[in-house]
Amino acid sequence: MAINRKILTLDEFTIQQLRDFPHATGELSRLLRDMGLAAKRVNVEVNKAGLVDILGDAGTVNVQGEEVKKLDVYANDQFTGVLRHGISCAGIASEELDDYVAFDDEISKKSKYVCLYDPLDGSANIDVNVSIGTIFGVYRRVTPVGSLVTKEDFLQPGNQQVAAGYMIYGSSTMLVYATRRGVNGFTLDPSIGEWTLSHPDIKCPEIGRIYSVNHGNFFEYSEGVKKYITACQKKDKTNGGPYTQRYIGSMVADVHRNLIKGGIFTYPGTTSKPKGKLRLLYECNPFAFIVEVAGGKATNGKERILDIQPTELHQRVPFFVGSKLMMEELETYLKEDQ
Ligand code: P6P
Repeated sequence: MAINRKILTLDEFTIQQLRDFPHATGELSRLLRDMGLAAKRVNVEVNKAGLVDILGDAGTVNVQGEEVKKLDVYANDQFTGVLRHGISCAGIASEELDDYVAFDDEISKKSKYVCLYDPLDGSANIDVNVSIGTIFGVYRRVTPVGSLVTKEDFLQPGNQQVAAGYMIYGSSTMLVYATRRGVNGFTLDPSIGEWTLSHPDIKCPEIGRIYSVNHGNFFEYSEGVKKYITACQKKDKTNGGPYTQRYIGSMVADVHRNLIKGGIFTYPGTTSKPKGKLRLLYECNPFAFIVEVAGGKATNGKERILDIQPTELHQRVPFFVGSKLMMEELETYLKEDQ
């Protein structure tokens, strides 16, 4: 029977990557496969979230007599559990947890990676059936292998990421991850329960016609941001437009669409929230890494996201990310705010 070697599973793909680096230990590949396993479990629960009334609301006991958890708590438990019981991660930080978690068993302490994630971003959209996702970044630890990780291992600038990715639980379920070698997308094939390579070597188009912003905050944005948004609205065939505004309030879905089609996603600071809403460590840094590897750009309006030295696990930053030429046009307007 001819085996279709073109439809690579995530396992086959990461093992093939290893063949190119004979000295690699395979630890990062195992970590990525662990994340893929946890995401498959999360996907099952997200897909039946609409049935929660039947299964019981969070905090109740369902028909099977099991405690029903909020989906983001469930997702956090899946990712944290699979990494804690794996052999490739020394500790994690999560949007769901106030502080980082140092895995204290001897095998985990010998791991050289830490992982930071938002286990289920946009979960407020579940009950209206909008796509949601998981966002993660992977770093080499800076403390000695064999010891417990410390906060220092998590407060690294995004330019130190060795890998970053996201899962999108939508019309199809995808896992997209980047290393410095490139960005690759896998679609979950439910018939075999495997992530299968569907979007090899993703590149972010240099220019697009989609801009994503919450217009509801317009009058709280800076003058530069307001002028850029107005310029987007004035685009027509004579100046690279017309542009279309697409914003569904789920970062993973919005950024994924713009990564594939070209476009710019923004979550600017406002007068009431100057730092904006999105978290640097496990939302902005992973997407900044992925989009830059794919050829795009990501800033906080003043500096490259990946160069920001974090000071707190849950700190927020204004976020602008997308097609290179669109980001460069935005920057000409934001100079006015400097
Ligand atoms: P707003 C979801 O809650 C989220 O964190 C991101 O996924 C999304 O891009 C953003 O908030 C939407 O926020 O204030 O525009 O509703």
